[in-house]
Amino acid sequence: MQNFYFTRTNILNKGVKMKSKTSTVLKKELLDKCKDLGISMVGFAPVKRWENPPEELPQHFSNWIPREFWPQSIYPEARTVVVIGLPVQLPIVETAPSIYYHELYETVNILLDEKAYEISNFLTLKGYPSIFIPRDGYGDIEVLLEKPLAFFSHKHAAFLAGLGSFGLNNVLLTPEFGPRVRFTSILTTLKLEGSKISGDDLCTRCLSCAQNCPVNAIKSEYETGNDFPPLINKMRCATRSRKLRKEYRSPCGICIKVCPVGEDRKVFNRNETSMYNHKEGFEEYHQAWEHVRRYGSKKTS
Ligand code: B12
Ligand code: SF4
Ligand code: SF4
Repeated sequence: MQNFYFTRTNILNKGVKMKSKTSTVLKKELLDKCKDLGISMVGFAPVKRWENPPEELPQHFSNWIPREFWPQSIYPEARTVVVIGLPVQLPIVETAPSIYYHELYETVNILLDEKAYEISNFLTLKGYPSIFIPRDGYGDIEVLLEKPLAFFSHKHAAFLAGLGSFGLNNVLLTPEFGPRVRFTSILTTLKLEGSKISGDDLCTRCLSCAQNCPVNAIKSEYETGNDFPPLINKMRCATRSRKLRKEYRSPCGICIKVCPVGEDRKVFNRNETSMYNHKEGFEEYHQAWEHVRRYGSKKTS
């Protein structure tokens, strides 16, 4: 037992000695670790960015996140937020709502939490105490119907880490996967330089998300000024999510399925988004989606 204790102490002491390493070396080690873990997207946001969102960001909010949601309010020692993202594969999202997308969502959620947990321990052992935030952070959809908020927002963290811009659908669009990527965040005491922000607004304002939302939760009117994206109707969206959960085919995900943004469309050869609304010419795809929807959940349409 004593041996075990000393072994643990040694690991932590070794970490403290590593503190002399420059942050550039540690950043490289961290990026190598993320590569080993198969993480598709990584960004760094110094916590100061919550206080003073950089000018070069593609959107500026008149109604910014309240202070108590900032990383330095949740973990006062935090200096940088490391945001990681894993994609949800487009041909599976296309079957949504379905048990298939539900299973993918669960898998990606588990992977995100595990990888973020591992990265936070990696940094702690290097001498920089770090913690991870779970990818969601709510007990049940019933809780969201009363208060549709989590204590920390990963999409805002990803935005500040330069990973993308907000779409009309109120989720973060990335050049690589459009909105088809899920995030989680690690709060670390290590000071790291923030990722570069391109400033590109990726949303084409095609309105496809608004037109396809089955409960009209997304406003189709928009202003390109300070308040983009307009607030979505969270209650309508959460109520639909509750219904789908009872049918074993949540989450809905239609507004991320139809969005034309993302290199993943080219990778999966899905450049034509009209395929979701027109059967003609796309019969084999519709047959495949209908087949999947017919099994494993209580509703099929
Ligand atoms: C609660 C929640 C929901 C709820 C409520 C929806 C919502 N828009 O908030 C429900 C269940 C309906 C939902 C649905 C979906 N979700 Co969701 N959801 C979350 C969750 C757990 C918390 C979001 C949150 O509370 N953020 C904190 C607040 C501060 O952000 P905010 O509400 O956007 O606040 C802004 C404005 O509201 C404004 N504001 C104005 N007045 C006020 C007042 C107060 C008091 C506050 C705080 C703010 C505020 O200020 C903020 C500045 O922009 C996050 C995971 C997480 N922990 O981040 C995932 C998350 C946002 N969801 C995600 C996804 C993908 C979806 C769905 C597509 C379903 C799916 N998985 O297929 C839909 C999309 C709905 C949509 N179009 O927005 C992803 C988004 C990924 C991305 N690429 O951006 C996330 C980040 C999960 C993840 N780990 O990746 N979600
Ligand atoms: S997840 Fe579905 S219900 Fe919610 S906003 Fe998107 S399309 Fe609408
Ligand atoms: S579907 Fe069109 S309007 Fe909606 S977020 Fe994507 S690009 Fe923007």
